[in-house]
Amino acid sequence: MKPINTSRRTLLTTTGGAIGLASLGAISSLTPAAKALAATQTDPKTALPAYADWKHADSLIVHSANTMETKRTAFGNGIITPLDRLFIRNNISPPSAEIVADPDAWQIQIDGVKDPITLSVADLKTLGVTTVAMVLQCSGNGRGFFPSKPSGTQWTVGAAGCVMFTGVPVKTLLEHVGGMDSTAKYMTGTGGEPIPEGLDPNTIQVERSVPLEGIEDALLAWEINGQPLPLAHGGPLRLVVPGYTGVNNIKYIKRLAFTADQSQANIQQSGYRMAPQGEKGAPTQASVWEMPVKSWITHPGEPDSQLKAGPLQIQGLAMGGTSEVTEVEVSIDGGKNWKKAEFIGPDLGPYAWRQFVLPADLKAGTYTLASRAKNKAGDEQPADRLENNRGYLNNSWTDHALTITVA
Ligand SMILES: Nc1nc2c(c(=O)[nH]1)N[C@H]1C(S)=C(S)[C@@H](COP(=O)(O)O)O[C@H]1N2
Ligand SMILES: [Mo]
Repeated sequence: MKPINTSRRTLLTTTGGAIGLASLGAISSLTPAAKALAATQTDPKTALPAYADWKHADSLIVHSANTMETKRTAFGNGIITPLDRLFIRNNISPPSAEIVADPDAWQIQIDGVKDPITLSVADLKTLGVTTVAMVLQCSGNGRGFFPSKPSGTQWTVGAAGCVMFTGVPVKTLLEHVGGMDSTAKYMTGTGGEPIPEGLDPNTIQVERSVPLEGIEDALLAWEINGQPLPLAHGGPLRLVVPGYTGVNNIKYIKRLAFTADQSQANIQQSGYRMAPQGEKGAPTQASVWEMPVKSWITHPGEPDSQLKAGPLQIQGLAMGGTSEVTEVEVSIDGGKNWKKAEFIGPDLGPYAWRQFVLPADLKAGTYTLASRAKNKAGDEQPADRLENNRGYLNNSWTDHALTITVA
């Protein structure tokens, strides 16, 4: 068999499938990196990669084998995003599916604490358990609306979902290991992707540090929406930091450390920084951590929808970020006039989103639908996006508006 090229370029190039599965031979004889590559070969019928072939293809926009978003009309009306509709984002190809064959055996190293220890998922399950409902949202959700066309996936609204994670609170774990080091200022999680030999881990390792406030409601989670975490969403074990953007929620976590400094990985030092347009990311700029207040309309959700005149339930989703969402207003004239929408369905806590509805009766014409939310902390969803080089944290209500035609 021809040796597989596991260079950085090959590992990071996940679309197209330059190497066909057939030429890879028996999967079991492959190196971990080659297996990861094989797992991202896409099925031409659905364009879904093997590790996500159980997803509902019609509900997703497949940008690449490592980036899939939920269509605006496919979130469902039940608050919790069905797992087969939930977006996927991998910065590098996921590990082999072998790691979820025996989830309880997965191990995590705990460092920067009084009693450093290696624990299995089975061990963690004996320490404590709770569930949190939370929005999981990519930092770049809404990037596709930036006129400056920042590089990266051109997400619209669907690099987000509201899910239930079950696991042990990080605070409970900390009690078990005697508390964190007195010098600790950050919680640093390391992803379990295999790093090809000879490569400096800092160049590709998914390792993120969050400030200690993030610990308060953080979990090491092994379940999502009542099911064992699938590989696509970070199984066997994932760090979740409610209120923080997607990248801070480390999948297949292999190490959790309480550190004096932020991770030296590029993804922390220069990646996910609020760099001014045209400038590279640098440690002096703000790191992308907390999510801002945001909302968008989901029904009618197709731009240029052709609708019949008459009654209509305008619906959408609203999230508060790190503080619960308290109010949403809807406009049908592009933001000139606003009406208060009603929240419907259960309130699943400050980190979940809420569904909202505004009944309308529309005559023939063209309408620009927009929504804007407020949270308990007093933040209001702004009209304008915060310009930045990589197109992070877009919560502009004008960008998320959509125009429909009623006949
Ligand atoms: N280990 C690891 N964790 C990761 C990533 C990754 O590539 N590797 N991607 C991050 C990013 S950028 C996002 S948006 C979320 C996506 O989570 P999901 O794929 O479960 O939707 O996972 C985050 N955690
Ligand atoms: Mo992301």
